[in-house]
Amino acid sequence: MTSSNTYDAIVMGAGIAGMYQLYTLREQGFNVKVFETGDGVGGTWHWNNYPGCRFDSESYTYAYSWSKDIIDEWTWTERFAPQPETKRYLNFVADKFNLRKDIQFNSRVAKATYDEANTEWEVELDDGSTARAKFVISATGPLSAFTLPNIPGRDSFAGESCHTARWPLGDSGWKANDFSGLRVGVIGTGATGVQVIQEIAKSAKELTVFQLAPNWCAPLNNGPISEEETAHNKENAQAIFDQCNATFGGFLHAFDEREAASVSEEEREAFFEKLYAEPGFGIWLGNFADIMTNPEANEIITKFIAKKIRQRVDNPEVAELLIPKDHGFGTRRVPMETKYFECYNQDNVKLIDLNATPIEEIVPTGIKCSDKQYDVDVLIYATGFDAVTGALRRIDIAGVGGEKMVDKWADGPSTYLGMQTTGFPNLFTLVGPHNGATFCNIPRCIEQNVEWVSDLVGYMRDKNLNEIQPTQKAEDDWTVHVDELAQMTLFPTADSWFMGTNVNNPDKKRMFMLYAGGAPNYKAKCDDVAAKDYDGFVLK
Ligand code: NA7
Repeated sequence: MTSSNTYDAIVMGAGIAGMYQLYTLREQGFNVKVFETGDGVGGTWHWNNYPGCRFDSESYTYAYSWSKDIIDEWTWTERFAPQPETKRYLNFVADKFNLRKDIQFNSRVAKATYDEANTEWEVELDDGSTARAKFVISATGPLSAFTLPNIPGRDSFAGESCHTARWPLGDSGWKANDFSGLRVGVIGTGATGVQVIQEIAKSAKELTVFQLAPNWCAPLNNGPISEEETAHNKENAQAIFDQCNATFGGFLHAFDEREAASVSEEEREAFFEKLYAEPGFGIWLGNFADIMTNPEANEIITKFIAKKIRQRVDNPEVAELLIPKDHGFGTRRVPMETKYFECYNQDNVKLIDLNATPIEEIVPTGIKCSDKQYDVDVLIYATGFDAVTGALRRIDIAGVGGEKMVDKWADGPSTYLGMQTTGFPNLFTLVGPHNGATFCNIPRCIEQNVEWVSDLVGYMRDKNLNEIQPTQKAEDDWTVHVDELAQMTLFPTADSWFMGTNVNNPDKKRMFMLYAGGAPNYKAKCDDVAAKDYDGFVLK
C-alpha cells in the first residue's frame, strides 16, 4: 500500500453484509476499510431501535453460519429475537473478531469517483476526507434510506416526532417504550408500523393510526426457545442452514408444490389453519406455491386471511378497513404480527382511513385530516424507505467518463447478477437491485454474496487482474431475465417497496427491484459464472 488511506477494498456500511465482507477479505490478507455512517455496527439492527422491532426469521436461521464459535457461544432467547438482542449479537461478533479496528464510524460516504487511469476508486466522506481503493463494495442495505412523508407543515409539529429508523433511545418515557399518559400518532402500516403499533397500544393513553393502505398481516406466533431446542439447534446448525439454503427465500419454510385447487376445500382449510397457527412465514412461503403465481389460487388464501381478520376485529367496519382490497395476500411483504388486529378492539386505539379523510397538513398540535384534527403528543413516522437503490442514490457515484450512477439508473437499475453495472468497474453491490439476496432471509444470501465477491477479488489478485465490469449484453440479459421472472409472479400486481414504489419517492420508476427466481437458482447462476472464469464479465 502506498499511503495510509489507500486500501485494497473499501466497504460502505458495517451491517451484517459489511461486517462479513470485512472479515472474509481480511482473512484473505487484503487491507480493508469500512466506512459506517452510524456510531456502531449492525446496520438495520443498529438504527431500528423502535419498540417492537424484531425478526420475522427464526433467530437461529438468521445467524451467521461461518463460525462454529459464534454458533456455540451465542444463545438466542426467542424464536424471533427482539432487536436489542440482535444488536447485542452483532456487537458480540464484532468484538470476537476484532472487526472495529478496521471500521471508521460516524463516517458517511458522500462521493465515490472512479479513477480510470489508476483503475481505482476515490471515496470522499461527509467531512471532505478521502480514501482510495481498488475495490469498493457497497453494503449499504436495501432498507436503510428512510423516507419521511412530504406532508405540508411537517416541521411545524411542536411535540416530539421521529422516523422509526431513527428512534431516539432514552432511559424513560416514550423513548424507552413507556407511552403512558401520552397521545401518540403513527403514520404507516407496513411491517414496521404493525410492529410499533402493537407495542405502543399497550401503554398509550390514545393511539391514533393513520393508514393509507392496509397490509395482509399474519401471526408471528413467537415464543421462547427452550434449552433442549437450543442444544438441538446448535448441534444441527449446519443442517438447518443447509435446509434454508435449499428454499426459495432462504427460510426454513419451503413452498408446498401442490396446487391450491388440487386439494379438497376441507383439506385446504385445515392446511391454512395449521400454517396460520405456526411460527413465522409458513403461511406465506410454506403455502401452496401457486398462491404467488396464479390469481385464482391467490384469491383462495386471500379470502382465508380476510376471514381471519373479520374474526379477530370486533367492529365490522374497522375490520373492513384493515382488509386490503387492492392486492392479494403475499404480493406485498407480509407484516408478521402479535395481536395486531386485537389492538383495534381496545378503547385507546383509533384507526383513521386516509383514503376517506386524507391528511391535509401537520399542525403544531397534531394532524389535520380533511374531516377533523387529531391532536397528539408524539408523532411516529413508519413511512418506509427508498428501497434497494435508495442508499446508493444518496451517494454521488461517478464511474467511467464521469457517468453518474443516478443518471444511469434514472429509469430503473440495470445490473449483472445484481452485483455490478457496466461503467462502474470494481464496484460491487451486495444485496443490490436485482440481486438474489434481496428476497431472502437476508444473512443466508448475504453470505453467498460476500463469499462470491471475496472469491472474485482473490481470483483477480491471483491472476494479476486490475479491473472487472460486466459486458453490456450480460447486463441487458440479466435485467430482462429479472423482469421476466417477476412477470411470472403476482408481485407486479401490487405497489410496494418490492416494486420500488413509496408515495414519498414519486420520481422513482415502478420496477421490480428484487430477484424472484429463488435463492438456490441465484446461487447456482453465480457459481456457474465463477466456474466459467466469470462469464459475462470483462476482466483486465
Ligand atoms: P413500508 O412497507 O414501505 O411501509 C410504509 C408505510 O407507510 C405504508 O403503510 C405506507 O402506505 C405508509 N406511508 C408512506 N408514506 C406515507 C404518507 N406520506 N402518508 C401516509 N402513509 C404513508 O415500510 P416499512 O418500514 O413498514 O417496512 C419496510 C421493510 O422493512 C419491511 O418490509 C421489512 O422487510 C423491513 P402505503 O403502503 O403507501 O399505502
